[in-house]
Amino acid sequence: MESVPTNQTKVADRVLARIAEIGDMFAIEGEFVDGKEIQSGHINTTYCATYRKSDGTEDRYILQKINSNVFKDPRAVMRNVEKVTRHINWKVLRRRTDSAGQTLNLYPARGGRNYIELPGDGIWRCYNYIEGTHTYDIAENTRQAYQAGYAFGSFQDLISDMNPSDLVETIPGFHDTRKRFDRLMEVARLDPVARLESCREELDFIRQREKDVDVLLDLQKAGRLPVRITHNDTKINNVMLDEETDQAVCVIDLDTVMPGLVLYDVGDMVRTVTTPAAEDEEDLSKVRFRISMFQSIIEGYLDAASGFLTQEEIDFLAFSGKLITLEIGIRFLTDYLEGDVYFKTSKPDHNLIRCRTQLKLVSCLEAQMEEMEKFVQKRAKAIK
Ligand code: GN1
Ligand code: MG
Repeated sequence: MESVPTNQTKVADRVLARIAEIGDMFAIEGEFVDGKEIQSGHINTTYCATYRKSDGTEDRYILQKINSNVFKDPRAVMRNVEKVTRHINWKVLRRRTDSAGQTLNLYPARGGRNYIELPGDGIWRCYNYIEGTHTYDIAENTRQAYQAGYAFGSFQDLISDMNPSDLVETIPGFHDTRKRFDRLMEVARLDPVARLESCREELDFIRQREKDVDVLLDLQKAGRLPVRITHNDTKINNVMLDEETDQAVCVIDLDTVMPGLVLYDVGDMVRTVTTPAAEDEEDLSKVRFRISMFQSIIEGYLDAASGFLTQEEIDFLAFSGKLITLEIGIRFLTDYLEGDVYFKTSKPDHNLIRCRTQLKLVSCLEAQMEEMEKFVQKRAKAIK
């Protein structure tokens, strides 16, 4: 399987000038020399800007515009990100100099905040570019899967001593699978852009799994699963791996860091690491579940996180993979039925295609659930 590094693409002159203009509003040293668009993610707009310092060396920065249609309170997003990055920086500096190689930093902006607010053009922020690293959209070997598990486990561990109520739930009910399910059924009933006929089969598949959507929520309500601070968007391409060794260096995309269940993070790793197919693969025969990848995620995750996990959390690690894959399938289908108002798309049935890959993976996960569960328990016992 070939690796798929995240793409940077050239931009038009007009956009280049805009990147330089935005960069100028942040405390960046040097002269602007280049700007590229980073074509990954379905929500925000992201650019990489290069600056040359007076000694001739160059530094790169990430300039990103927050999508305010998705994040209704972008200032709260920035406050969450600031708290988490500061806490991690403090910890890495004071306690864990051996762990993360690099961390994310927000750069100060003109006006005294760590973001700028432009009339008619929303909120922009600037991060350091994590040099010497790359990302994958598809994991090509179990080492990368282990590193993803370890990276997100370490991330949760690093922030495990922060108070969850200190962070704002910036997208309320983000992983509320019951709410997601009900919303899909409601949109299907209304069928606002007359697409229902083209997705009845997918809708039925989801309806048959209704009972799954309450499992974790019920446990949470009963006080059996603790609310912690979680990342909430643990796709494999949100882990920066060392270019040469593929060791995890840093996790990125902290916009959805908020109170949640650690199982949601594990679930999204399972969704994005275990399949060798792209999220929008049209040939469903390519969507498979690779158990070796699952095992490596769990090994990496438990190596980093077993210190704080409860037995009940461990018991639902395998199930979480199925649940989150189903949840994203539900979200893609909802957006398809609503006329593609949330996720960026590049073809008319893009969201339906994405939904189909998720549902195919759900079937694959169901077929292997017993084996996955056995592995989790065996591994958890071994490291106790
Ligand atoms: C969105 O933009 P990106 O790719 O980081 C979405 C995630 C989904 C993901 C699916 C705020 O993330 O929840 O899992 O697409 N982010 C938001 O690829 O909705
Ligand atoms: Mg994201």
